Amino acid sequence: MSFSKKITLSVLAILSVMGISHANNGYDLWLKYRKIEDPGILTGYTKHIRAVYMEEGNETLDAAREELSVGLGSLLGTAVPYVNSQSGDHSLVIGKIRNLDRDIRKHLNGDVSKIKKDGFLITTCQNRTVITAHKDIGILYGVFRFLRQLQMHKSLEEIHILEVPETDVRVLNHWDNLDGTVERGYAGASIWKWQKLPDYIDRRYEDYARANASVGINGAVLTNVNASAWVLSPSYIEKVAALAKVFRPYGIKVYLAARFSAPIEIGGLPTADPLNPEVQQWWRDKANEIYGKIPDFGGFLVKANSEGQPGPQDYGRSHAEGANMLADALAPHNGIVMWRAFVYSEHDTSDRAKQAYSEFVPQDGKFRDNVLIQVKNGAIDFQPREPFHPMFGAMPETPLMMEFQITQEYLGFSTHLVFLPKLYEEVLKADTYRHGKGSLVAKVIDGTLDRKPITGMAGVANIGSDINWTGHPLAQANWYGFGRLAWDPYLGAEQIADEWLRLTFSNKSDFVQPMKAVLLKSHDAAVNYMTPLGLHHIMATGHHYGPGPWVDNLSRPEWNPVYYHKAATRGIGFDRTPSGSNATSQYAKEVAAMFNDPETCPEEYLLWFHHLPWDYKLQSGKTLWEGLGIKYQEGVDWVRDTQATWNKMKPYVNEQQFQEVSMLLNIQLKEAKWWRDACMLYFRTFSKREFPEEMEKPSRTLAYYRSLKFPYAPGIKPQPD
Ligand code: GCV
Repeated sequence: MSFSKKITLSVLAILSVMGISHANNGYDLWLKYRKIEDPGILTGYTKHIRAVYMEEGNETLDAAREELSVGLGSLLGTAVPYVNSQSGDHSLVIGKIRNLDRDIRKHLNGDVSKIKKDGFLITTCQNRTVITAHKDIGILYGVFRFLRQLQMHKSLEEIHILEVPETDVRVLNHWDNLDGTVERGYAGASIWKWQKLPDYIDRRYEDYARANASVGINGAVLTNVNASAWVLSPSYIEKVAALAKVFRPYGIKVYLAARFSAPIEIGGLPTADPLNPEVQQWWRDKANEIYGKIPDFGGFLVKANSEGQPGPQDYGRSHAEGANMLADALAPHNGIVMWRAFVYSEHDTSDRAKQAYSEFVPQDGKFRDNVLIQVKNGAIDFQPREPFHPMFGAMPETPLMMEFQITQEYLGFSTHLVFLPKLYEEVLKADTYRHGKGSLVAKVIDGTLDRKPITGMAGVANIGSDINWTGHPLAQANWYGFGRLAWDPYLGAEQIADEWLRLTFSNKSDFVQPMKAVLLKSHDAAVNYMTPLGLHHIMATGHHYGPGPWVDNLSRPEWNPVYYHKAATRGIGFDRTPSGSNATSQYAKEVAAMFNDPETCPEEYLLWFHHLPWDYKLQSGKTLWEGLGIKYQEGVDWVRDTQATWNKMKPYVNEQQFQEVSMLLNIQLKEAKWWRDACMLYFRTFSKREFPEEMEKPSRTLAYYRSLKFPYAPGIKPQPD
């Protein structure tokens, strides 16, 4: 550990013991370690932690030790002494299994074989609490988990927690550009200060790594999939190496987005054809160069032949040929390729929802062992709600990673409160029926359904240089929740909400219970006021801020919202059944049958799969038209109710964050009404019906909503008229 780092962490530890809290602005995320005030709980803990024995020897163990010192000092309000012996009664003993005293090892017996990969065990052993693992990183994860137990005021009596990550690659995808902007970023500029790297190391880099490690994230793709080749040039590799050095103790590998045409752009070759020997050699040399500087480099993420990005198809080659060429260059170094399946072509007139499946499924089994296909959550594009991607049930021979979007491109930017683990849970628990009932998407992701050798989950980060990292203070929950689900795709959203609220704000049940209810309903509410009953992609185009269901003038049909809702005098919705695009045929027959029949299709996907008349009867007995208006209204009402709940939360959060969330909820209410009014006014031009009585009537005209322009909306290069 560097001298300066030691000083910083020691100062933090001293401040913690003195009970001096640093940031009140959200910078501390879920790692605040608030002092425990309840004397009963405190006594329970101090009884178990009279001293700490901690293995030393490398930077990861140093990081674990420092975290523990800061955490315990702050939570208990007193420094706990470190000792050199593992035998003290009521002590905390932390070390890798092979370095534990024999009597402890004997006691661990059956558990040892279960602590696989980066996993850890926290257990009680003859009057001691033991945190152990096979690897150093397991120790760090165990320490974070132990501190979480204390942060949540959970008992240490007979503690027994054995955790093993269910996926191998738990990675954030930053869509950060080298010019410091972030594509679809709503929390400020990129946290990577490329201009100052490698010489200047921003304090945030380490805090970022620490936060990731605390939830088990173990990788970061630093740059945008709409990639610049320059990040592969020697001077940038130096910069990337400097970041990798900061992240290494925390078990975070760096990855880069690789631009497929880099051999041309920075290599001076006339082609990037993956079958060309010079191109292959260029990538091999590039990999050797990178690994020369970053021995634990993770590998490449590639967006190829998608939305104008170069790729193997430019040379008549397949995705497999492109991915395998990169995989071969990385294989000698144990690197991997994450090859994205987000493809749709301007030359393919078939339903956009079908295209990724059509391109990739025939290539199942043709990818090298170190290639993962990264499949977006949703065959269209991270919509507020999409049915699970049919590829998850259709590629048994190929490792498939989930790609979730944490940044809220289609869900209200960092202005709206939307708790995304609820959305992630819905998708992970969806049943592909690949091997009959119970073939959950989660089992595809953790590789157990078809025995995948390598597994992973990616989340498009919502992190920026805003002081609280994520713009909306409550959007931190989405970063936290992604990490928890990447570690364990079977976790429930409720547990995640419970944990995050307690860690971040308060353990008081008068806070946790109502706020948990708020978080758990927030996703449904946002879907209701944006795209209810299976509507999708009706946001204004380009920046995707606010409603734009009327947009019909863009060059590619599938870039226009009218392509997706197909509203007409006779009805609304996209027919994806056999009478329409037949996208349902890409699902297992049980799933297809359920989606094909509007009576069995879950109502939340109704207009995703069906074009239905305005008077179609919903389960509630209301017509489709009335139901739409009622859903939009429910979304708006939820925001109002949430404001009332939040007003009661003042005693539990600091003033700054209370005010920030209050102001953001005001905007959310305004924008929820905007969505409701703009969409319902527009759809009424087709339905030609009165608004349902349950719905508040719009205060403005459709012409007004259509006239709104936002050339400088964040997350995209400005597009002035
Ligand atoms: C990085 C959507 C977004 C783009 C994004 C793309 C992708 O189309 O609007 O900003 O590009 O998805 O995931 O590649």
